[in-house]
Amino acid sequence: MYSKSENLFEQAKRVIPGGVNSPVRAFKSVGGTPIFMERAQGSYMYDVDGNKYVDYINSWGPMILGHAYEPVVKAIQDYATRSTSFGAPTELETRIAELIIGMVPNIDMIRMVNSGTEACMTAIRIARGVTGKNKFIKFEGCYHGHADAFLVSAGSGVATLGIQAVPGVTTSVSQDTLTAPYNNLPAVQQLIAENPDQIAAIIVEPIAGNMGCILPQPGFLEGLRQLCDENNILLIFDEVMTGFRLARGGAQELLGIRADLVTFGKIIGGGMPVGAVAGPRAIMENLAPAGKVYQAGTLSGNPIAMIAGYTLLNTLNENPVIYQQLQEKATYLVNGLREAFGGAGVVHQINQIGSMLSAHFTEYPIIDFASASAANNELFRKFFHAMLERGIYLPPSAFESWFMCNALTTEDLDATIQAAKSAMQAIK
Ligand code: HOZ
Repeated sequence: MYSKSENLFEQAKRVIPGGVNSPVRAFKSVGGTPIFMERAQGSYMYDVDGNKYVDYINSWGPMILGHAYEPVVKAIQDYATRSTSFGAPTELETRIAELIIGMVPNIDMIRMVNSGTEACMTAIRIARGVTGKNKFIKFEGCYHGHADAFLVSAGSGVATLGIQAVPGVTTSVSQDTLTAPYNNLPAVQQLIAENPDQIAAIIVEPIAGNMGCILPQPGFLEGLRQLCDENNILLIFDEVMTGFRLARGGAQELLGIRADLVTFGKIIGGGMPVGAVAGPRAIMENLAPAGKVYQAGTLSGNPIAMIAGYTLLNTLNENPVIYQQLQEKATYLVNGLREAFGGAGVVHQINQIGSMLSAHFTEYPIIDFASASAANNELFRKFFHAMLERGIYLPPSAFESWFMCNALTTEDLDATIQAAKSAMQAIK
């Protein structure tokens, strides 16, 4: 069933560390061989062995309208004949900046970078530059990319691989990273009290998506906002996953909470390698060359990424009904999954908001990294493989969110629910 993938993985391991270019893909925590993909269309991915899957990772978020969305593909093809990179400005960069500023609340300016990692790294640098302070607070199980300072109690692949301390990250860097449990406001208050006038920023996934999908409890984000206001700390929302996915204006719009800086990821490039940091003019003009906080990149604002992103975001902007449709599809799926798990007598929690969700096998609510870690992740491992065999591609770790796309049909959702019922009967 997976012989070509197995063969390609053996070849890859000879020339690529671990056989993959990003650790989460390696199936390390669920076991087995990563599936090598050949192509994808709409809600489906097709592997090199000819297997077809309903896709619930959607390139970890950006394929919100499905794979190979025709207007995006066409825009890329058309633009590529002009050049794939200039290393000089284009009008397109201004147009996409205007579009995003019109969609996202509380931002006047945006700087394009090449990944979510770069975006978060830059946001912290701006916060330090603006406040003149060095430390920042992040939350256990949140993942803000792989820059040194973020690899402390990180989620996503770091959690999946169970890496406690990342070799190569020096203590002089990591000592400025303070951590608190997600949804735990008193712990944040304590860190602020213990580090008076030293904290430049609090960075948070407003809806966490790198330890499964975890929702902020009522008052948590509001409390962070207030603490930041009271202590001259910048609040950074990492919206790499939630931006343009949960609402046109992301979590800020959906939850009605203002961030001082917001970071975006791959969805801004329609799946091409892009990230961005955005905020009010007074903060953003600290970035070089307007200010002295240096940040740069030859491929930043790359025209192919920009035209892909502009085309995708413009579609979302002009068709807000997409968010309603995604919500309806998510509700349908979650109801079906509850039936499948409950029908098999399996205790479970499903966290869902808009088109992001995750399932954990436990009777306790999943509110932070500790509760996500305490769930029955061995059962998740079996569930993942049973679903894969039934043509459903889930994230290969319980410490990741599922992402839905609007190309999913009722038939796809029913097939997923049926697969979950049959999988649960087979493995429970
Ligand atoms: N950051 C992505 C979601 N957790 C995973 C992508 C990756 O690390 O390959």
